[in-house]
Formats: sequence, structure tokens, C-alpha cells
Amino acid sequence: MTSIAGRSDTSLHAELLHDVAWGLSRAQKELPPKYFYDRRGSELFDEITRLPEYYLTRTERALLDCWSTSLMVALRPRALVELGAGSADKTRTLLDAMVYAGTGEVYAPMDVSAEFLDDASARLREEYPTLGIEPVVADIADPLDLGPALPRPALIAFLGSTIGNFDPLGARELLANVARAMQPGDRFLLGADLRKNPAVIETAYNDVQGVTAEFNLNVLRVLNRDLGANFDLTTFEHRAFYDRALHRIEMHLVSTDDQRVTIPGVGTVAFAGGESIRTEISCKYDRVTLDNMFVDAGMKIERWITDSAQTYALVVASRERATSTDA
Ligand code: SAH
Ligand code: AVI
Repeated sequence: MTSIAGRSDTSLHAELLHDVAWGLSRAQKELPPKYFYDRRGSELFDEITRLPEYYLTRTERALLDCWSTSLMVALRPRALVELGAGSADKTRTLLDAMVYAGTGEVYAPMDVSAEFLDDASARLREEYPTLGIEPVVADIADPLDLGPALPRPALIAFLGSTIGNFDPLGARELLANVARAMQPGDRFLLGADLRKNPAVIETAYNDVQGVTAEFNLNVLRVLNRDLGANFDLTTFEHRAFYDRALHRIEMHLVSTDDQRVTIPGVGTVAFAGGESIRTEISCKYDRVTLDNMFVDAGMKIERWITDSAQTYALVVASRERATSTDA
């Protein structure tokens, strides 16, 4: 494991143990989605982005292709900070536009997936020799520290609708952390998947090739490797469904049998046949919900850009006011 923002492997291991012990002791067992993303999990996610069913990435990419240049020319950021950057594939459109605008100095991708981030950064250094590529291995749920040396104004981007993987409280806290880190002139760019026909959404999380199922199961591989757990991956099945009341996909791993799994440091966990672990939620939004979330976080939406079918939104926001928890 590579350290996260100065944290030791021991503290990361302790956090993983704590999260697993807590999550698997709940009535609805659950695991935090950030544990999907070891190198293999990140590669599987990249494969998901290329699936015909997974409309999110190509829709966001089309919006970025269309709007990046005008956004960058208007905002003139000296730095682009990206939360949960992954392979930073779509980000290249923003980087090209930032270079074109003539203002770009630094790109700082942040992610928990350390090795994957290193590889992506190495490629970006070759492709963008005029930019300082400054990767940060960090948990984006933690308070955001942009450091005193970051050139401003900065554009902080959070793409891919990864915001949807946080519950409403967690998402508000994350946005508030972003607002606290922003200075006058900085802007926040959010990519958010919008509410639509549930069948379209469910299909995106149940691809015929089974890549999403592999991605889902990967979290058990991570627990087997990093904690020495003995999950038998052949006895858990992928399930993803849309909850129309909560406007979110829930992704689960369903135990096919009654079974007991041993996780060193946690103990023995019993599963009844048909019982599931919720491994991810993926919330879908509308304008009103996002407006409220931004207001609560101390930001205001300045631009709302969608495709003609209103499938997906790019949102540009500025900091509205000092928050009560500002230093
Ligand atoms: N932004 C990319 C990748 C999205 S996948 C895109 O739009 O395609 C989600 C990314 O967020 C992964 O790279 C994952 O490693 C990262 N991630 C998930 N939870 C995180 C967390 N809590 N802290 C930091 N990164 C996280
Ligand atoms: C990263 N995140 C926004 C993806 C999503 O759509 O919620 C993760 C994913 N899970 C299954 N497919 C893709």
C-alpha cells in the first residue's frame, strides 16, 4: 500500500479493518466503495467507462469536448485540481483547453488509487511538458488541503458523478470541504448524473459482459489480499437496482449460500443465503437537489450545462460566502 497524504500503512490498515468491522456488523451489511480501487479495480472501472450501457462517461466527455475551451477561456485558471481523477482520461480535454487559454501551470490529480495515479501522472508528464503534474494520494472525504503554493485561481473538478457514491450527508460535507478550500476567483466544476428512465440507469449497472459484476466482486479480492480474509468469490453474486424513492442505484453482493467468512482482525462473519453486502450507492440528481446541496455547502451554481436529453450535467460553482466552520 502507498501512503495516503502522509498516513502510514499501519493507519490505513487500521482504517480498513475498522470500516470492514463496522460495515459488516450492520443489519444491512455494507462496505465503502473506495475499497474497489486497487490497480485492478481502477482498470475495471476504466473498462466500464467504455461499455455501451454505461452512458455516463461518454455523455460527460461530449459535454467537456463542447464546453472546455469556453470555460477555460472565461475562468483562466492557473491550476486544475481534480478529485477522484482515476486515469484522467476525460480530463485531457480540460488540460488542452487550459493550455490553450495560456494560463495553466499545474494539474493536481487526487485519488486513493495510488499506483494507478502514479501511472496516469507519468503519462501526463510526457503529454503536457509545460504543466507541473502534482499527484496527491488522498481520501477526498477528508478536509481538502490545497497547500499554500498552489497557483490561483484554481479550478477544482470532480467529474464522473463520483459525488453520487457519497450519501447525501457525505456529499454535502465533501462540497463544504471544497468550499472551505476555495479562494475568491476559484471555481468548482462538478459532473453529475441526472434522474432519468430507471431502466436506462439499471442497464448501465448490469452490463451484459459482466464487467460491472467483476468490479463489484473486486472489493472482496481486496479484503482477501489486504486483510487475509477468505471470501469465496464464487459464492457472491452481483446485484444492482434503482431505488426510485431515493433516486439511487444500489450495488450489492449477494451470498448464494449460508456461509461464514473469516476476516483476521475482525472475526467470523455469518451470511445467510440471499443476504447481501451493499457495496456502493450511486445517487442521481436534479437541478433543485443540486442547488440545495450547493447552497448548504456555501456555494452557488453559476453555470448549468446539460446535453439536450438532460442526461447529465456539468455544474460550475463559486464560493458564495464564508462558512461557519472556516478557520
Ligand atoms: N474521474 C474519473 C474516475 C471516476 S472513478 C472519471 O470520471 O472517469 C472514481 C475515482 O475516484 C476512482 O479513481 C477512485 O479511485 C477514486 N475514489 C473513490 N473514492 C475515493 C475517495 N474516498 N478518495 C479519493 N479517491 C476516491
Ligand atoms: C465512480 N462512480 C461514479 C461509478 C458510478 O457510476 O457510480 C462507479 C461504478 N459502479 C458501477 N459502475 C460504475
